[in-house]
Amino acid sequence: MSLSKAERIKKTRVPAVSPELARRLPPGQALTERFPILHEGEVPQYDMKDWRLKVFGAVDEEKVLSYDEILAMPQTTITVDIHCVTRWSRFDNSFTGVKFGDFLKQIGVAPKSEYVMLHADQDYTANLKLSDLDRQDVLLAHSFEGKPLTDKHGYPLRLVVPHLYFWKSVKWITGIEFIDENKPGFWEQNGFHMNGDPFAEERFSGEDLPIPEDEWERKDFD
Ligand SMILES: Nc1nc2c(c(=O)[nH]1)N[C@H]1C(S)=C(S)[C@@H](COP(=O)(O)O)O[C@H]1N2
Ligand SMILES: [Mo]
Repeated sequence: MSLSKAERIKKTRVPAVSPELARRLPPGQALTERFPILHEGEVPQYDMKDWRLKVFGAVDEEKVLSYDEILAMPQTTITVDIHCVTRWSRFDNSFTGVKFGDFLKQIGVAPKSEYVMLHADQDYTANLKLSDLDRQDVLLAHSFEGKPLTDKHGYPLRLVVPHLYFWKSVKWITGIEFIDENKPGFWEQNGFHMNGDPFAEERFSGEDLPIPEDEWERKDFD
């Protein structure tokens, strides 16, 4: 009998860390210097002539953005720690892109709801509170360490929400949907927490559903 993903993550042993490191490393996490690659499905390929980002749902007017329009918006670089629910954390990652709040201003959208469903290839979704997106450290990122994102890490555009577990940082983002009531995205439907704060260890919702194997040690790295 194989354990569900949630059960296996609960049972993983992690080394003890110094109090100083613990302020930066959330409970139950292990540091890595490599950059693991984790996702469902194949790495998508794009013809950027056809690529669009849609903003829809509880807004006055839906918007459809091209890549060039997003690259022409005010740009921000952040250096942040990231934390994956499968227990790896990586410090000091620099991402460049458009702050979520700046993006909304640029497109003239005033959301009429408090929750957002992010849509991405391949049929991936993640739910977030608007208040978790409208922060100084949340980006629609196109570059990592000064270079365009690699295909595997989310080219052309990924969300970066460093204060929540990294499953909320959707790669290959295609849509931003404002929703009136919070509802679970892909992993949230599969036993993961609706919010996902790593310092509060909000890993699971209590639902324990069988979901695919995915230990990060056995995954690709960049
Ligand atoms: N579209 C999409 N985005 C995704 C995922 C996915 O399966 N599909 N996986 C998430 C998870 S669980 C993690 S840990 C991070 C991994 O990002 P990385 O591969 O750049 O490390 O992407 C997140 N974004
Ligand atoms: Mo993850």
